[in-house]
Amino acid sequence: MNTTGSEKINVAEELIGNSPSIRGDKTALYCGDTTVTYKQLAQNINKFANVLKGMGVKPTERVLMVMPDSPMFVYAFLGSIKYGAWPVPVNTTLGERDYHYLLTNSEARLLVTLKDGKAAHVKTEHKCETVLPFEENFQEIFDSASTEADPYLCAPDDIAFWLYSSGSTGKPKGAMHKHMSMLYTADTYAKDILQISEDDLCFSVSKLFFAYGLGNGITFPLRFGAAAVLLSESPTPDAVLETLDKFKPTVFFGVPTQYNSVLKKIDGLHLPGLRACVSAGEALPPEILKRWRSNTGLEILDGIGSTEALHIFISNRAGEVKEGTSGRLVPGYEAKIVDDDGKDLPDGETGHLWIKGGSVTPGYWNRPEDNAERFLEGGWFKTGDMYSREDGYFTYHGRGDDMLKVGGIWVSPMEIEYTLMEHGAVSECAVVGQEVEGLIKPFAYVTLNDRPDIGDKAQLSAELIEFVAAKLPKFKRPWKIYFVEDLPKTATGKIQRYMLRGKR
Ligand code: 3UK
Repeated sequence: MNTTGSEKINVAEELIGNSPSIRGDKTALYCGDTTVTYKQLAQNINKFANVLKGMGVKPTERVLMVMPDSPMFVYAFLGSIKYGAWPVPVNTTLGERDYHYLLTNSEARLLVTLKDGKAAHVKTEHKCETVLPFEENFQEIFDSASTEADPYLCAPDDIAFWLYSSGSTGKPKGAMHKHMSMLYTADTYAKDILQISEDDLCFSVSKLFFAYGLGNGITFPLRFGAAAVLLSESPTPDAVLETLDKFKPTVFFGVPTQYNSVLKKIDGLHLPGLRACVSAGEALPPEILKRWRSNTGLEILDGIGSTEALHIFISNRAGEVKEGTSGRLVPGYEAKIVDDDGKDLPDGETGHLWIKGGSVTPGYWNRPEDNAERFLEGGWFKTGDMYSREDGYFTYHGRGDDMLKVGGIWVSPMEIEYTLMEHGAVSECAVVGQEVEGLIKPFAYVTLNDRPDIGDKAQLSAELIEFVAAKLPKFKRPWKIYFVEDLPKTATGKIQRYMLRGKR
């Protein structure tokens, strides 16, 4: 590969090529009872590209994907890229309002989704066609499409796809990613830290619509001629254990809550063939690492990545794990820890983490203010995280803002607060993250309206939790409600969530 100079590339082509003979009959994907060889994968990617062409989609138009992990996800994602359209995979567990926002914000030309999914019913003000890959109509068109397609060649720094990242106001931002960025994450983290090779079978519990899952389940295995096992269903501990048992992956990727829920199900676990376990998304509590080690004999490599950086840029390495840290810099990335004025801090002091590297997004779609705020001259990106460094090891100290990470997924406190406030009894509230068994869960502090019908507080608390659970994805419900007289506020009336964090 040449990613310098005027050489034109297409990352779908780089990853799997037009010449299936390279890996031919080697299996690329396993999913349930289906296996897909490299040759079939290359052909199906071309078919998807030709479907887009047949529909009159133009390069750089957005293809919003609300799709379960499946071979078709890979065809749609890489087929769109091969054709030059910009796939935008998004979370499959959102509500209609979220999909409306994402379709509108991305000005998507096409929506690829399931017939029964929430996104399929969303009406947009702009022209957006819907494609339902598992329906008969589509299957006919797909089956008859040509298995040959020319890649849309472009500069390595041209955009290939987007991924949405949540902002502190709760409005997701479309981080645009370059063709060469996928290769960059593979050739840094996956090669140097994980040494992925064609003998590997990768299993990511984190779904493909996350930057983390996308690297684990598509970029890394395909870049090195390895294979991936895809789990279409929701990753319950039973489904994860079954997948581990059936496919015997060699590399396992999850977020801390997923390790924790698997650990709750097992008492000793023999995982033949498994050689590496990775955790990212939120800090890995040392307790989970210890329990995993004593149950499986394996280490977990904790590393920090982000949607903006595309994958992991600071990571622990096999044999050199330092518990309670995110590890050391991944070669290919730079980091600095600075004070509020952007001045470098010495080792041991906690400050803002800024990073730099070839896979960092050139910016968010249509967000000039956020771009000016977070992307600095010289290529530095403000992660929003607080870190300290000692002997090259980085220790996480939480977010600089109020966002919560629950089960590896961003949760905006405001979203939960606004929902709680829709309940007649609630006057004001603030949601903060607090630890439950070493993992962050949302806790709500609520002031009540002065209403005569408010009876038993314990009952009201259960009612409020249920109220949120019915309106938002279940994991966003508060774990506990505290009824308080007042909420701490700044002079300008902003709720000071950080003052509530340790308060019970
Ligand atoms: C936090 C961590 C402590 C941190 C991601 C691997 O999580 C990913 O991307 P997101 O955009 O969130 C990024 C933010 O999550 N975080 C992630 N990993 C860790 N905090 N320890 C960790 N190990 O606040 C970061 O800024 O959802 C993870 C690969 C790709 C990813 N996108």
